Amino acid sequence: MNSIIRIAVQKSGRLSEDSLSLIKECGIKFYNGTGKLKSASTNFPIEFLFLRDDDIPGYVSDGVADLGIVGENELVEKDKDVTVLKKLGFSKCRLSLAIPKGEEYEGISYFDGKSIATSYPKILGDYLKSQNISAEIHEISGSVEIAPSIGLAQGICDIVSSGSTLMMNGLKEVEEIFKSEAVLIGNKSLTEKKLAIVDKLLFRMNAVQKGKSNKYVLLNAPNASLDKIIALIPGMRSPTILPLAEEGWSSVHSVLSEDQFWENIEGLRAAGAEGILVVPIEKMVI
Ligand code: PRT
Ligand code: ZN
Repeated sequence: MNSIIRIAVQKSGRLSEDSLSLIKECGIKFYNGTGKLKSASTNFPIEFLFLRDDDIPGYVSDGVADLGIVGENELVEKDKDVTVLKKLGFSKCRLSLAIPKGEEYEGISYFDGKSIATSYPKILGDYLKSQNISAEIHEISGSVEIAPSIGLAQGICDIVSSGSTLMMNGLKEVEEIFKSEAVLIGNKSLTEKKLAIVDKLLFRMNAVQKGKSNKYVLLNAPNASLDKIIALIPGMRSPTILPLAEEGWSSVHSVLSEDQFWENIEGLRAAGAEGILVVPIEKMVI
């Protein structure tokens, strides 16, 4: 029988949409009708399990799923023995300590002898230990931000993204203790056959990620400044130069990261480049 790999993705929540779009951008087709817990691809040897994110690290370490997509916060908190295969660059957030806005804060010793509510007792416990702080940790599973106002704890440790939830609850962020983004995790004892499929998937994910972080740039340049322009946008091997119908001008095509583009735009214009077009790249294999 041909091998097939199983990937666990969040059923519905902040990770779901980006996880599924990444898989689709890898050219993998599947059906994920609402309420389905399992689905298989029609054109790649992969099967999907749709789960709560809290369960993903455990399913992958037990081998029920071979791969999973989960936030690093959840992965480290669950403390399961899995391999991190790739950082995925989405669902970025931080785990921070916060206290009521009106409180004076002069450093981490503020928390000595205080109580802190969190859904991340392990990450918080490890952090406090590393800082030599002894505080009481109240583990709660949701709505952590209301804990200080109802008298459950003096501070909180929760996920922050824009900071607006803290603000709305009269809290201020005082320490960032952990940075997180979505990661692709894998079981530690995959068979050779499964590893070969995982490699194919990683190859595709890398091509998608590389494509996203690079742009295809086209511009017109007077032939006299081609050397200067080529030096600014060297491209993958070297830029493509095509003559324009108008004598003395060329079209230059190159690939560069968006940052490189913005860094060099003034230089390009100063060298006489015009008609500059920046086009997204869908996949990139180098
Ligand atoms: O149902 P299931 O258990 O699968 O989902 P969940 O409710 O546990 O998790 P979900 O979908 O909310 O988040 C999944 C993952 O997304 C988290 O584990 C993080 O890795 C990541 N992530 C990114 C976030 C946020 N941003 C985020 N802003 N997770 C939660 N939040 C919450 C946070 O808890 C707080 O209540 O948003 C609020 C803060 O946001 P700001 O923008 O107001 O600061
Ligand atoms: Zn969860």
